[in-house]
Amino acid sequence: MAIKPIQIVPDPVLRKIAEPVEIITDETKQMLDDMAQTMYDAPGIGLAGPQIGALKRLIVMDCSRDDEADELWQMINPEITHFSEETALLEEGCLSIPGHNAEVTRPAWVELRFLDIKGEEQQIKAEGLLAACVQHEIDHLNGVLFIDHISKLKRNIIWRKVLKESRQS
Ligand code: K2U
Ligand code: ZN
Repeated sequence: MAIKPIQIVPDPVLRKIAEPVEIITDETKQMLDDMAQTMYDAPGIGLAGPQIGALKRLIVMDCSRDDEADELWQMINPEITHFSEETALLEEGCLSIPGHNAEVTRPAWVELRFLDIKGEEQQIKAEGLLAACVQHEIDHLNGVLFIDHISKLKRNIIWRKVLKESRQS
C-alpha cells in the first residue's frame, strides 16, 4: 500500500469526468487500498480517484467516529439511484481545497448501487454524514467540487484565495 499525493485546486484533473471501471483487476484493488491509506493519512473521511490523479470511478469512505471501529467503504462505479426530497445542511471541507469550508445543502439520504472489490453489485441507503460524504465523493467523479454548491459570492471569495495560495506555493 502507498500514500499518494492529493491533487489540489486548481489542478485540472479535479474538473475532469472519471471513467467507469470495465474490468476489476489487481491494479484496481491496489488503487483502492492506496486511496484508503491516503485518506486515513490525510486524515479524511472520503477520497475519490481524481483526487490522486486517477480518472477512474473509484471512491473510498470511512465516516466512523474516532471512538468506533473503522468502517471502510471501497466502491467501484458508484451510482445514486434515489435521493430524498428532504435536505440536510452540513459544513463541508475538501482535501483538494485545504483550509476552506462552507455549508452545503444536499439530499438528506440517498440510495446508491456500486460494485465491491469482488465485482458484486451492492445497493445501500446512506443517511447522515455518510450521505453527505458519498454525494461529495461522487461529485468528484464528475468533476464537481463542493464549492459548486454554494453561492457565487462565497465561491468567488474562496476561489480568489485558492488562486492566490497556488501562486504562492
Ligand atoms: O473528498 C474529500 O475531499 C474528503 C472530504 C469528504 C467529506 C467532505 C464533506 C463532508 C463529508 C465528507 C473531507 O474533506 S474529509 C475531511 C473531513 C473530516 C471530517 C469531517 C468532515 C470532513
Ligand atoms: Zn473533496
